[in-house]
Amino acid sequence: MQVYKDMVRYVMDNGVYLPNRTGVATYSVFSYFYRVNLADGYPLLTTKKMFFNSMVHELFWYLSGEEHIKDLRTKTKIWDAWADEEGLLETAYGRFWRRFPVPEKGLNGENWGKKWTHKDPETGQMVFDQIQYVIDNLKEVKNNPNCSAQRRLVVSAWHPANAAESKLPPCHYTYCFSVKAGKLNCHLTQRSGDIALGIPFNLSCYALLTMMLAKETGLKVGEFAHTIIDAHIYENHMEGLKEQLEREPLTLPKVEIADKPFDQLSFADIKLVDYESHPGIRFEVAV
Ligand code: UFP
Repeated sequence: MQVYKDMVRYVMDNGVYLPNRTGVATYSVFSYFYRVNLADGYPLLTTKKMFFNSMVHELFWYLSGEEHIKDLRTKTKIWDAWADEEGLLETAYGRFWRRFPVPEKGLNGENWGKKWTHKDPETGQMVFDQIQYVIDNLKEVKNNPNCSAQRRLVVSAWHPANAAESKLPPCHYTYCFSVKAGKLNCHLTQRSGDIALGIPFNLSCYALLTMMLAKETGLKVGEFAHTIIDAHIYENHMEGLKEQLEREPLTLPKVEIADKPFDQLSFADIKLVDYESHPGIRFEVAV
């Protein structure tokens, strides 16, 4: 993907040297934006071998709404460094996508959330399902483009009280959908993005989510757009990325999604087709 190579080169050329909490300094730019057309193929990097399966497991873990990685860690180790021995972790993507905590009464005593709100069987707390909100409203927008939901298709993983305490507050913390000419577009806002390791995963994860939602709602796929507020390259990733820049991108693969309702989809229902890539490149994770 040329857009990825452009981003790597831009951050290499313009990044400011920035030591940070990890002990490995970065070259960092403020606010980088790119977009890809999902109709051009599935945006999985071909200039290095990607661990597609881990990414799909991670997406289904988000969609499960679980606040632990007891099952996820049997399939991929990508979240192990941030969880405790029991598998509990503070980082709460899926938990807030599917079970965002709501007070039973709003600030002025108004009744918040009859729709998409239910009592969480585990905690007894009132919670809001943002994914179901998006699915129901996308169906509404498709039938009635004038409806009020049209520009309110937002999911947020940012809860200030959680973020203030968490070892790793959500990096990709909010996303919006937009329907134009029967196509579903997704914009992701990310506060912090590791260009070598995290960003390729984040891109293919949200592209897949958008394709799954397009299928569920009968829309065509549109674009994925991504704003990365602190876009950085760790200094020990420079060599690997220079090597990647020398490689020619190959034809993008495709993804096939089984014909099932969204909430019944699982790992086995997602097939990566015609993926060819250059060999893998080892990048160390800065924890
Ligand atoms: N990071 C990503 N994408 C992710 C994720 C983490 O790029 O999905 F979970 C990177 C960004 C940054 C680090 O390099 O992890 C998080 O550190 P901080 O919280 O200090 O921004």
